[in-house]
Amino acid sequence: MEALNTSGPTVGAQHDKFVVSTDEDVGALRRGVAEVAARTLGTRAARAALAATELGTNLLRHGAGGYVLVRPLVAGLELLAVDSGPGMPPGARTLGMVPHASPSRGDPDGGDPDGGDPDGGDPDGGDPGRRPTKGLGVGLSAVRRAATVFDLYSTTRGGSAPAGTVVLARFLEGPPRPGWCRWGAVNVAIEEGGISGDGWAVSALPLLVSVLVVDGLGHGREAGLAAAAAVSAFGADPSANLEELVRRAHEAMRPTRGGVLAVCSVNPELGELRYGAIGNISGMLLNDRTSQRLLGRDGILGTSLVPPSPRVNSYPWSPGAVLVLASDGLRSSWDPLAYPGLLSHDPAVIAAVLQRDYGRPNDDATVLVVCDLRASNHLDVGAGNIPAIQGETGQAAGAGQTEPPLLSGPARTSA
Ligand SMILES: [Mn+2]
Repeated sequence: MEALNTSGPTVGAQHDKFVVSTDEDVGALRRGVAEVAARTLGTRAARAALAATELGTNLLRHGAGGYVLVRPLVAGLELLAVDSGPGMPPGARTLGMVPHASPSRGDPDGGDPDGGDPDGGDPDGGDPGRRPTKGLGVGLSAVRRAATVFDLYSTTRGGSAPAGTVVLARFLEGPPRPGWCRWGAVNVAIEEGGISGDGWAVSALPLLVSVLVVDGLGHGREAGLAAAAAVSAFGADPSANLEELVRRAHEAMRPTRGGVLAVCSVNPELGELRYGAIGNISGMLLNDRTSQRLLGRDGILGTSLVPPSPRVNSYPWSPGAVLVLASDGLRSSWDPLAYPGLLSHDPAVIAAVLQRDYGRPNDDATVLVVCDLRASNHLDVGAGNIPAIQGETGQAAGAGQTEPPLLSGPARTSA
């Protein structure tokens, strides 16, 4: 098992949502991304802004509109372009994912979920100086080259899942680290530009990954303060046992309006997931294409003198397992198995798909996904990527701090 960064917990900032339905929206998105990138990215800031423009334009042209979620990372930025459009035919998906021919990259074919371009060619003609001439997928191909991590998931009409596309482009300054799991999340406020009342955090030690999802009562700023209190308590000692984590979160939330939460820990060597939830957070564990709902108990933290005691349950965790946690901003019928092949994608993509299709219009929504990478069912999203995990603390406003769920990959030499 490879060493993980142990510098501290990862605390996820919320995503800012930019609805894209006009050309003006694309401009606003680009400016918003440039502003964040100026703070969190150095040399790659311009690439991120360009990628945002491409993603926004692509939404208008092919997705009939949609939205882009933007999240600052400690030294990076994450973009998720989301639409409920007709979806991309498999060929177009390949255009977005096909390894770019570059001697410096050494891309394996494994980065392409559709099996690779049959001739191994480059969708843009392989010449970085040449203008793209093909339609759908060419803008995405440019985004793919510019991003540190790229992933795409698309479903067309008539299948078992709703149609639509999610594109992930993550820009990182530093080199990511390898590890046995990766995670991602989406946390969006009800209102565009609003503060989310949800929060999440992940702590990754080599043999213990601990996770928190919290939903402050109600929504907006006050709910965000309650969530942030729980996140801080978790961050102080994320390796504590789950009963203790709940008790500390309760104490920390007492000056606030309170909330509900789920905490869990994964020990990959023991093959065990421990899970405890108080109130309306839903959890699902997926092992070998079978799914299991995780059990919590009713209650609210922070509102009474005596902390509610969680009933901590233990579940078997095997290589390739996927954990999904969601606040009640998602309708409870959410089911990742309804989406063909979704579980092999980047956790942030899984989270964005579920939030798109099951999110309620009247609440903040958080979905957090942890994927165990010790089985072959996970794609190397972005050619040559070594899935990685990293824990590092950074400061951010609202419900917490921020840190990328990372995939490592070779530095891109062309943009
Ligand atoms: Mn809620």
